[in-house]
Amino acid sequence: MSQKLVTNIREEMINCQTNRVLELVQQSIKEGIDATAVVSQGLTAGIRVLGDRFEKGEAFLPELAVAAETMKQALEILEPHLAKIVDEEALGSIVIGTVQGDIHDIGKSIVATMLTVAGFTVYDLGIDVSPADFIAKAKEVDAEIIAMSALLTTTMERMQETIDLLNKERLDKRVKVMVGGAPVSQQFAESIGADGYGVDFNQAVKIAKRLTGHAENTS
Ligand code: B12
Repeated sequence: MSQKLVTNIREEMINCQTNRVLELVQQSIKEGIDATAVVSQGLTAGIRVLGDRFEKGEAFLPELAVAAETMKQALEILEPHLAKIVDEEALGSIVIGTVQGDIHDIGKSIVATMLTVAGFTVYDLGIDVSPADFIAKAKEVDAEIIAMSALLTTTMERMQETIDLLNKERLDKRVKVMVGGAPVSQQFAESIGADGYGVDFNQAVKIAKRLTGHAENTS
């Protein structure tokens, strides 16, 4: 039954049925279904199918905009229930955002939610964040990590600029950098001197724990 419900969430996400997705998410909470599975196998899996269809010209911008909004509302409902399954120890502060010139925020928001749920204090600067704004916020809150997301090959370059600025301000020893987003790879992350790369939200959490000295080793 629980797997069927998660599959239904995925299907209704693909169909862009916001109300139905939110109803099913509420139902999943009542039934005590693992909220992380709802996020990964339901919501994220659905949006990925839509993304693939978009790339083939079978889905269109308005549908993706609806799906993005649905994702945000569903994450808001799920967040307190995700929080219940982890311990409350504060693991450190992370400043996260989508890089300058880029408005994609679905993946970044999932990563921010999961880092919060894992016990980090997360400052989400939203989209279109300049290198200077990342650094200013990291200084203000004395962050351990800056986490950057980019979905466009043209905006990935802003990650390098942020790292350069961090080095220039001699903050590189104090503040670690992790990067992610569909066009980003381990190789790219290494080439710009980032401290970590994560392919999805699970890895984002593992890497953040590793970078703050709280975890089992991950590669
Ligand atoms: C949804 C979407 C949109 C939505 C965004 C809505 C929103 N609020 O975010 C809308 C419709 C607005 C949009 C606009 C545009 N888009 Co668009 N979009 C997509 C699409 C289909 C899905 C992205 C997505 O949300 N995926 C689902 C999430 C869950 O996955 P994710 O973002 O990859 O995140 C996961 C991981 O990458 C990782 N992760 C993400 N961030 C981080 C950060 C860290 C630190 C870590 C560790 C991990 C991590 O964890 C996440 C969760 O597991 C992609 C296609 C694709 N395959 O990616 C195109 C795509 C990214 N878009 C594209 C383009 C070109 C655009 C536009 C320029 C216009 C257009 N012609 O479509 C504008 C961009 C304007 C701008 N300046 O930014 C291209 C980019 C091409 C390129 N190579 O640069 C793509 C690849 C589609 C395509 N093939 O044409 N888009």
